[in-house]
Amino acid sequence: MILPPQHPLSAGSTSDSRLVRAYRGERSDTTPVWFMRQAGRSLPEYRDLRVGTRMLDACLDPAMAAEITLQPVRRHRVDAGIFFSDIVVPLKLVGVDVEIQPGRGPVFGKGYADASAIAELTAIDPAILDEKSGPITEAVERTIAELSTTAPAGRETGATPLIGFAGAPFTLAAYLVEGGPSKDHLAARTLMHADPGAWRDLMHWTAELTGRFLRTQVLAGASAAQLFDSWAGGLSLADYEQHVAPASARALSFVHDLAYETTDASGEAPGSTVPVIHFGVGTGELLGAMRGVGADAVGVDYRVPLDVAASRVGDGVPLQGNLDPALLAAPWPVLDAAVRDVLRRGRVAPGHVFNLGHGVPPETDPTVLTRVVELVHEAGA
Ligand code: 1CP
Repeated sequence: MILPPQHPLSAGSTSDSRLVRAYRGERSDTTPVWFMRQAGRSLPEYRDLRVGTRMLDACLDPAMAAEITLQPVRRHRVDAGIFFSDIVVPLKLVGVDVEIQPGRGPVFGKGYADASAIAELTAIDPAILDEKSGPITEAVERTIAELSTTAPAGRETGATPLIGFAGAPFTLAAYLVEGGPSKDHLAARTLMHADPGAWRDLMHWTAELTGRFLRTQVLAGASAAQLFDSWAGGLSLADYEQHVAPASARALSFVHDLAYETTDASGEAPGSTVPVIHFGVGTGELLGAMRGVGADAVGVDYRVPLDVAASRVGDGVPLQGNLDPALLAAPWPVLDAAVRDVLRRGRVAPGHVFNLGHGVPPETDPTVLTRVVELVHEAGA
């Protein structure tokens, strides 16, 4: 499906941005940079705005979600906004009993750990999400209205792209089966072997739900889509390939047909598909397989240097990452050297988007993030 002409990618306002070009495997004047969890608790303006509003209520308030998405873009002049939402929002929208507890994360009314509980969950038609997604569409539209006139640092004019995101089926299932956060996702890893049929049903359903959530964000104006399989690093490669990868591929199939018109040098206008990034924590052993489910670019955590990651994902794959978030609290000369090292290693990939190896720690001094953006833009050509 070709995106509508007013979509930022079709209209050309973000298709030549540093970010989208890097995800296509091209280099620009400098390396683009954004930070996972750039919106949120490291920003005083976020903490002020959130007083008295529960997390999921904030996600479903279009004006508030747009404002929180924009805060780090205005402050740091990063090369992308990441939509302020959460991976459990589509579950909430279709009526699953879930809340986000401060300091803990998503907690469900019950765990979905056996065939009968899973049958009850999967009886919900994932397609109803599309009717419930009004607040998501409105929040994205409000966000890109401001981003369309907000240029990243070093650019006088132009738009900043918005990245949409969703949780991968395994990471969502890790919460659903346990009924909340867990350290090693043991119950989910047991279920995939103990009852492979129920597991497949759960993954198939979750893939469609989260795929539709991602599609909604792209249709509303997001210029790239990131699938977070945060907890996939707890799996062996064999389990990932057999019990997880097919569902992640299915989730991504909901955005793979979304294309925009690009004009090549010959003046012809072939369609380019919306770039998809796939990220997980501790997934050094899985990088090739994570690319293989249909990602255009792979996000790398801080454990594997980017030049090593490049050899694992194969030739020609753009990379995103991977400064250890712990270094944000180190003395500036140490951080400066670490940023430059990430940039140097990232040069082996055809495109590189600078990021952290996982989310911004809540106690991070936001002025340090702004300084990292400046350094990446100065040094990253
Ligand atoms: O009240 C609060 O401020 C709650 C903290 C919070 C925030 C700010 C949560 C609860 N989610 C979010 C927003 C969020 N979640 C974003 C938004 C924007 C940004 O990145 O700037 C994103 C991308 C997510 C995605 C998300 N939620 C992931 C994948 C990314 C990752 O960090 O690996 C995961 C695993 C979640 C679950 C979740 N939601 C919240 C928490 C604290 C957690 C993790 C819980 C756990 O450790 O299991």
